[in-house]
Parts: sequence; C-alpha cells; structure tokens
Amino acid sequence: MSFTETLQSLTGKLLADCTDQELYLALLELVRQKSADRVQPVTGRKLYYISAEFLIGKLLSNNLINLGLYEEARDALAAAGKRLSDIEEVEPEPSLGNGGLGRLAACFLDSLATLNLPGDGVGLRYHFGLFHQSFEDGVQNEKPDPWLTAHSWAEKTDVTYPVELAGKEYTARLYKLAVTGYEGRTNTLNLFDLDTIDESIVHDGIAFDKTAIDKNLTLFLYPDDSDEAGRRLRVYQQYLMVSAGAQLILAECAARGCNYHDLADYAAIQINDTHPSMVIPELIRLLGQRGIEFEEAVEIVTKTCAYTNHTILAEALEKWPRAYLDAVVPQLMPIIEKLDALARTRTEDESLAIIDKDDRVHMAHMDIHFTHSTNGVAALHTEILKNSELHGFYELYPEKFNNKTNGITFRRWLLECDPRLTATLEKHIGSGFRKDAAELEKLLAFANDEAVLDELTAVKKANKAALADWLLRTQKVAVNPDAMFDIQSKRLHEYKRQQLNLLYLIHQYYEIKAGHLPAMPLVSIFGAKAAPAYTIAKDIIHALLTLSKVIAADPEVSKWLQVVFVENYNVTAAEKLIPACDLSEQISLASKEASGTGNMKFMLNGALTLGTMDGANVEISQQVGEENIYIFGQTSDQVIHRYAVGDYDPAQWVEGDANIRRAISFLTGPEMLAAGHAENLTRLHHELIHKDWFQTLPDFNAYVVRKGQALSDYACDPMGWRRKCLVNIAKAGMFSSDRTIAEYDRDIWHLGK
Ligand code: GL4
Repeated sequence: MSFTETLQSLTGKLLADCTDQELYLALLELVRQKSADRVQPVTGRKLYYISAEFLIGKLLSNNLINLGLYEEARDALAAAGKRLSDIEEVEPEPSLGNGGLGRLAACFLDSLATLNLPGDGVGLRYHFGLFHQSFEDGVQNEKPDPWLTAHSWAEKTDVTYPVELAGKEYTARLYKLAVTGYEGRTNTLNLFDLDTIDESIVHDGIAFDKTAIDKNLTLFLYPDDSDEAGRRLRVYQQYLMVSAGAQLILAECAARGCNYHDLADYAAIQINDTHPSMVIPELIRLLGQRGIEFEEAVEIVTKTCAYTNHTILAEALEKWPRAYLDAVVPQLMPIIEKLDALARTRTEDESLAIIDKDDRVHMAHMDIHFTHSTNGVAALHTEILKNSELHGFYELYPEKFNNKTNGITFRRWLLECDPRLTATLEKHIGSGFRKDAAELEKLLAFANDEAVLDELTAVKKANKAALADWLLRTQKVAVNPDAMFDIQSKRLHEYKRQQLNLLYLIHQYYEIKAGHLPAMPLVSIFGAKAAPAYTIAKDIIHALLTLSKVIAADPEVSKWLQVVFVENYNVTAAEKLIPACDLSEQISLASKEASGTGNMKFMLNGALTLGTMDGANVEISQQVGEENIYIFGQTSDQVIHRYAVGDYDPAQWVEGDANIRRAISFLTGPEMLAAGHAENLTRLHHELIHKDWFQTLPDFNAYVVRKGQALSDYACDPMGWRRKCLVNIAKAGMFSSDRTIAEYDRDIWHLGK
C-alpha cells in the first residue's frame, strides 16, 4: 500500500477531502502502529530516568523523522494540497517542563532509543503543564496550558499502583507514551496521574485549592511554592512520582526474573536533580516489604541508583522541613532517619548530614551518600561541585564524582527545526552526520569555500525571513530581516541576566540618540517565562516590554534598534527562533549556569555565541577556538571570590561609572514611566542598585564592548563572520546527546548487560 493509501484507509476519505484535524489523527494513529513495531525485548540492565520534567515538544514531525516517514508523509500530503506544517499546528505542545532540565530529559530519551538502549522515562502527567504565558498591559499573565485532548500521544493503561499520601491511599494510573529513536527502537515514557483530578477547580489564571490533593495533585508542574500548602503539594507530587515509579520498576524487573536481591542487574535508576530523591527511601521501604533487611536494601539501592546535579543555586537544592515529610510521607521518615544515622557513621562532618540541626532534610545529601554516582552536567560545573559546593562529599567519596557534559538531539535541533541547513550540509558532506554527529567536522574542509559560505548565508537569510513571517503572524510584530538577529531565549532568572541585556539596550538607545550609530541595525529578541511568584523576574519582563514600546515610538532609535519579546516561549517557539539567530546570548554570571543547552542548539544552527565563561560555554569555546566566539566578563573564580569576600556593593559601581548610572536611571526616567508601571520599574531599579545579587554591573562594560565587536564584525567582515558560523556548525558534534548518553552508559548504566 502506498503512504497515501494507508492514510486514506485510516481516514476513510480522500486526503484532499480531510480537515487538518482528521489528517493529524490519522498520522497519530499511523505513527503509533509503526512505533509499536519497534518495541524490543529487554535483556540485562534497563534504565529508568526519573524526572519531574520531560519537555518533549510536539511529537508528530519528530516521530515521522525518526521512523523514516517524514519525506513520504510530506510529499503525500502535498500531492493532496495539504501542508504538514499546517497539520502540525493542530497538535498541542505538551508543556511538561520548565526549561533546560526538562528538555535535556526529552533529548536523552530520544538518544537512548536511537542508540538502541533500553531506557524509559518516569514522570507525571500534568494536565496543564507549567502555564501558558501572555502579556497584558506589559505584564506576564499565567493561564493553564492544556494539552490533553481526546486523542493524545500518552495512552491510558489499566495499570495502577496504590500510593499512600498523608496516611490515605490514592491510586496512581500509568499512561504510556512511545519514544521511538532515529532508525532505532521504541522505548516508553511512563507518566502517572490520578483519575480523580478535577480541572474545573482552577480559577483566576492558575489559582486552585492547594489542599484538595485528590483533585489537584497533577494539575500543574511546579505549583506555586510561596506558601506552605504549595510546598507540601510539591512533596505530594514527588512522592506520587517515585512511589508509583518504584512499584513499576520492581514489577517490571520481577516479571523479567529479578528476585529483588539482584535488582541492580535489572535496573539502573537515574535521579534527575533532587525532585525524585525520595525514590531512595521508597525503594528501601518496598524492598523491606519483600523481605529484604535494611542493610542489604541500602546496598542494593546504592548500586542501582545514580544522581545528577543540575544546579548549584541554593533555591533548587531541596531541603524539606522534616515536619512536611512527617505529615506527607510518614512511612518514609523512619527510613530517612536510619539513613541519616548511617551517613553519620561515615563522616563526622555535620554539614554532610541528611537531617540538619534545624530539622531540614537535605535531599541532595541523601542522593550522594546512597547512590554510586554523582555527576555534574558540564566540565566547569563538575569542577565547581568537587572544589566548592560539594567539596566535603568529594573528599569522602572521590570515586563517585564524574562529569557528563550535556547534549542535545540533532534530530529535533537540526533535522527537524532547520531542514534548509540539513539539506545544505547533506549536499556537501553526505548524510552520515544524522547518526554520527562527529561527521559534521567534514564541513571544515569548506571553511574557505566562498560558494559554500554563500549557501550557508542564504540558509540563514531564508530562516530569518521565515521567523519574520512567524513573528508577524503570531506576535503581530514586523521585524527587519536585514538586521542582525540577537536572541536570548531561556527561563527568566536573574542569574541568566536578561537584565544585563536590558541595560545594554538602554545604553544603545542613548548612544543612538547621541548620534553614535551602531555598525548595523539590531533586532533583539527575547523568549522567557518567569516563575509566577518570582517578582523581580516579572519586573525584568515588564522593563523589557516597556523599553520595546519606548523604542518603537522613537523613529530616530527604532531604525537601529528593536526589542521583541515573544509570548509563551516553548519548544515550538524555540524551533522557529534558533535557526534564524545570528548572535546567541549566553550571558549568565560565570559559575551559575550549570551547563546550558540552548547555547548548543544555537551553535549547531550557525549562530555565534556572545557569552561568559560559564557552563558548557567553556567547552564550546574550546571546541571552536576563541576567535570563533565572543567571550566577555568575570571568570567563575573571580565571581566565587567576590561572593566569598562578600564586599560587592553595586551602588559603588553606579557611582563610579557614568554609563551604568545613565542606563539604570533610565528605568525610572520619564520615558519609561510614561509607558510602563512605576511599581515594577522602581522595584527593579532599587534591586539593581542595592542588591544586584548576580553581579550584573561588573560585567556591563565588557559586555557592551564585546557586543559592539560582534555587530561590527557582522557588518564589516561578512566573510569572516560566515567562516566563524561554519566552524561553529562543524564543531557542534561533541554536543550531541548521543555522545552524552553513550558516556552515561559506559560509565554509569551499563545497559543491556
Ligand atoms: C538546569 C541548569 O540550570 C542548566 O544549566 C542545565 O543545562 C540544565 C540541564 O542539565 O539543568 N538545572 C536546573 S534546576 N534547571 C536547568 O535547566
């Protein structure tokens, strides 16, 4: 049967007579059948990657690519006058993640299946994801982001597990989502939910009764934790995930012949940051129910589990008050106490204890003591863990520490999002890079080939035009496609320093007004969600939106400068922005961005990085060489030293530097106050002068200079710029998540063995 016939048999109509919705459902069904054919039996160790987030993005095109059906589908639809891109719009994006950590989990699932490794995900089926962002009156508004339509990729099963929360039994139901690799096997993303969730309790944006667990438990990812009920709710969610997950793992292993004593021969469990840490005491508890003594259970769990640290920010290193755990998971507290006592026999250092003197339970500490591996996610991050943040643990368990630099799947972040670049690459270096990313290096042979450089420029130009169309259609803004496209898209957080970019833009506003014109026009594009309770992050969004209005209203400045803030930044938006970017903003305060993965996506798509020596930027810079990246700012050592000395006073920098003073004052000057809200602007102004916790001001001048350099290179040395882009693409191979997963498997998981 031809592809057209197969689809027609599913829709029962001629393709030309189908609506996009009907075609979407038919393709979904077809992909399901083909994915099911690629399920393979499991032997030996199987991975369970437990994570609070899986930011999987839309799945239709990705699955068609991985199944080798994309071209056929596109052509069959085109012959019937349909466009795959229109059909894709019917698909809602599952917003089951917040940022890099969740997107990494999705890339990892893709690479596991592509490398034919047995590895499943375990997480929660949030009904409304994180939230849907819109801007009203220059302010972020949050609404539910529903994705669970009648037909969804996640299929309901009749598998359920009992989970006890605060002494009451609930029933966790398993949903399965097929994950098919590129020319690889099909694995599963297991998502748990309760049947009793009541979506109708959500009102006024994303508010709901936080105490009605049976109705609210899986409504949202990261429910507001600014009050105690919200924090407890997060503990409830985490326990639902790990208890149901642990029961699933034990059941699957038992079905394959495991007698529980040999669990580590059947399962490898990766604890993705601290949200799933309770899986350790939960497994010990469940093994106890199956007749295994505490000491042996601890050994089994330690051999089975490994932990990844994704951040050194204190706010994300969870420490739960013991009272919460006593209330929510009383069955775990005696086990956690025994683990604390056992850990104390290994060290006298109080700072390494699980339960501290204030009765807080340090989840990361439990992870490091009772798993066999602790890894950071980029070389610099792992060094910081070993030398400062987790130094005491490193001294106690040096053999447990290792680095696994993050990666991204090239299927989504090159083949799917940048078909033009993919085609151009294939023309010159063949298609081997689809499976072996290192083959991108073949491109280096063309570094001085003007015809190839011209082709790459044409690809970028077409992608910029496509982005301009998309911005006009979805955001109602017109941009100049001949300007340099400068993009900062990532979660909104002070450590990522969108506020540094903001100060630069204000600086440029003044410079242009003073007749100091830049080398070329700049379109500065932002995409970011702020956590709903993170006031300053929302103030930064407001300041950028307000500045955007001020500039747009000024004909003198708007010829040279435009600020665009994309609403509801998500994977779908990222797929539009990244291929069209010229300059990638990776300007976190050195030491604070554990790795970053957006930096890798932009590089792969031929953007140059303007960044600090932070996270994986350091490795990007080693790969491409310092002449092919724009690095600026303090080093992580300098930053860590400044924190240690504790004498940083932003007010002195404001006083001592006229440019900084001018830029900050503008925030509460007449132009901004006329276009925005005094409350938000004044608060941000105050924060920058009196706190500036992430040391924006010491890096300001270096940033201005480096960005000016990038603009003038782009304008004055187009050939040189293109060559740099080519080198970035060619050197991106090391950032494939296939490489990362192969390393995890080699050093930690040993899957299938
Ligand atoms: C993060 C880091 O902030 C980010 O640098 C990293 O790339 C990502 C994946 O390892 O993990 N940690 C947390 S928490 N959220 C992230 O995105």
